[in-house]
Amino acid sequence: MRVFTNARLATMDPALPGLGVVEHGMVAEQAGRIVYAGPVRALPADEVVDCAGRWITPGLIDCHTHLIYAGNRAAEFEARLDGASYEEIARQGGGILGTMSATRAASPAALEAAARHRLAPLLAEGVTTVEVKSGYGLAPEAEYKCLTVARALGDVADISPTFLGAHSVPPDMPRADYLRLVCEEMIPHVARHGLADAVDAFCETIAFSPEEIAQVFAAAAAHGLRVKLHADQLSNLHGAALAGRFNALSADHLEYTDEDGVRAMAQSGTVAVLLPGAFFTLRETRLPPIEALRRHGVRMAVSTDLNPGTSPLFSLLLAMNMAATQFRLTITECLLGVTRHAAAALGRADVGVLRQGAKCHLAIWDIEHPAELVYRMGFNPLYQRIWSVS
Ligand code: DI6
Ligand code: FE
Repeated sequence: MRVFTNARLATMDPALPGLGVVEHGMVAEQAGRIVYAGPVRALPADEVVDCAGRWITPGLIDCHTHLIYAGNRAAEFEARLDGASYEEIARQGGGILGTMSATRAASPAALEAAARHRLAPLLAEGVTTVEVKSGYGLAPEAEYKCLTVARALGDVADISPTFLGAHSVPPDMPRADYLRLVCEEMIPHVARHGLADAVDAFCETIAFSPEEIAQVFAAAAAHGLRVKLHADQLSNLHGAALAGRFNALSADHLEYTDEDGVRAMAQSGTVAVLLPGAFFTLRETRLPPIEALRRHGVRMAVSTDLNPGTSPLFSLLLAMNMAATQFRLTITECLLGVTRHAAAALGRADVGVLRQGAKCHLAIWDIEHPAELVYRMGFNPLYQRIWSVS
């Protein structure tokens, strides 16, 4: 048994209020699992780590990333500075489709090397669990290749891969044919081979309609896969309501979601994943319905949406700062949003909380107060990251 003692804990335990703070605390680990988290007490430890009053949180969780891609979209960023809109660029074959061509052409080894390079700054901030979407292959073999690369990153972090075949219609196929391919070939294959833990889709005028996504979700359910949705990011197609109807783990973005959508999410326990990096990059002005989400008791998570187009953001700490400053989330909401609520967005109960039985993924911080994890920009107070393979 290894103990981390003389620490202040933000356990995120739902049985405790707020961050679940324990002032004079310790965490005990055995075989990669937490066997005790709470007030300091005498335990038969083989190894004692004195945390000297530092704070321990659960290892952070980035619950929405598009980490696997090839190519470079800096020129598109420049075009947008010159006034082009994201939708215009997408309609002209740039955007997601530009990344698709580069991703299809890339070898698994090249994709993996690039993904590891992007993952490094997250890990350096104490991130221990990362959701990783496919969605830039947009063809069976290319999508499977990306999901396999995602799983390969499991030697440095706890990876939850998500199949996002319904990200965009590839230009080389009629949309009905591609949709059929996603539902009848790709989802069954992904499920059969355990390539992903969930299925995601992009509900938008430039991507898929709610009716099309209902087919994707029905196929996912038929193969035992939970669903998530990019919902109401650029317009209100009632994606949040659709997500609620299909019992989705999460509905993400939500800038244009209305009260009915929020109500549907509350009923199904669907987590709201807020992505302030995309909001910032697109210079969006419409805020997600934070007040309504609070009123209806919808859990909120915060994530980077790390992707080459709308959110080239490689810092979950900065995502929290943006969620606080732009969306007015409280410190507690931000921190639950990258721990317990982010875990819920992945359908996981074994991470995001310091309690007996959870995986012993820890972030130990050189801070005086948890608010310091949110208020600075570009400063990383991580002291040590404990990541337990198991
Ligand atoms: N919404 C997003 O913000 C990303 N994907 C999506 O469905 C953007 C993807 C990209 O532009 O490459
Ligand atoms: Fe996304």
